[in-house]
Amino acid sequence: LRTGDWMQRAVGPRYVRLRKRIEEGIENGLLAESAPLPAEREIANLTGLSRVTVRRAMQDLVDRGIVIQRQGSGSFVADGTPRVEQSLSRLTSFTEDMNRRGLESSSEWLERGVHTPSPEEVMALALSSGEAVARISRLRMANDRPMAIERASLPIDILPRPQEVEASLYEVLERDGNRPVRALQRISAINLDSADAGLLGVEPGAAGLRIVRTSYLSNRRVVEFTRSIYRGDAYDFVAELRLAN
Ligand code: 16G
Repeated sequence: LRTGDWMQRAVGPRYVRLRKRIEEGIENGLLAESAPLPAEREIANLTGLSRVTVRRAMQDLVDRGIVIQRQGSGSFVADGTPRVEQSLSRLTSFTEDMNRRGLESSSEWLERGVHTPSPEEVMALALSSGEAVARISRLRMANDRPMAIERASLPIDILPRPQEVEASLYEVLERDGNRPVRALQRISAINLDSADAGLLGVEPGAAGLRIVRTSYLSNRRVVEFTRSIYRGDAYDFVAELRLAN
C-alpha cells in the first residue's frame, strides 16, 4: 500500500502535466480539431516520459472527451461534438434534452410528409387499413454538430399536418393533447453504414447506437414509432438501478 501511495504521487503530476500541455496545444490551435496525435510510443520518445505516464494522460484526455481513439487508426483531437449524458428513465424530447444542458438544438430536414405506410409502420402503429402515416425524418444537431438521425412515423390523425413541426415534435403533440406519457425503447450497438456516417460526420463503420422508440398515450394508443441512429461518441446513457425485491 505504501509503495502504491508513493507511485501515485510520483507519477500523478507528470501525467497531469503532459495532459495539460496537450490541452494547451489544442486551446491555442497548435493541434487542430480532428488532427491526428502521435502514437504513445512517439510521445514517450519526444518527452522522455514513460509509456505508462503517456497512456495515463491520453486516457484522461479520452475520458474528458478532448481526445478520441479509433481502433486501428490511433488518437485524434475531438471534433467539438458535445458528449451528453442521457437519462434512460425519463421521457423527454431532443429539444428539451439539449436546452436543459445549455446546448442549442436544431434540425436538418430529411423528410416531412404524408405517406402510405410500410408494413412495419402498419404493425408498429396499429394502423387500420387505408390509414396514412405522417413521417418526419431529421438530422438532429446540438450547437450545429450532428448528434443523431431520427425517423419518426405517426398515425395521420395524431399529426395531420407534419409540415407544422418546426423545432419540436413533442411541442406540437403537447399542444394537441397528444404528448406521449410512456415509451418502450430498445438500444442496440451498430457500426454506421456510409450513408448514415456521412450525415453524422463520422467515418463509415464508426460506432453508433440504434434506438427504436414506441411511445404511447395514457389510453395505450401508439403515438410515435421512431427509428434513430445516435452517434456512439456523443452519448452516455445513464440509469439509476435499485435492488429488486
Ligand atoms: C427524442 C426521442 C424521439 C422523439 C424526439 C422528439 C428517441 C431516442 N428519442 O429524441 O423519439 O421523436 O425526442 O424531439 O427516439 P423534439 O420534440 O425535439 O422534436
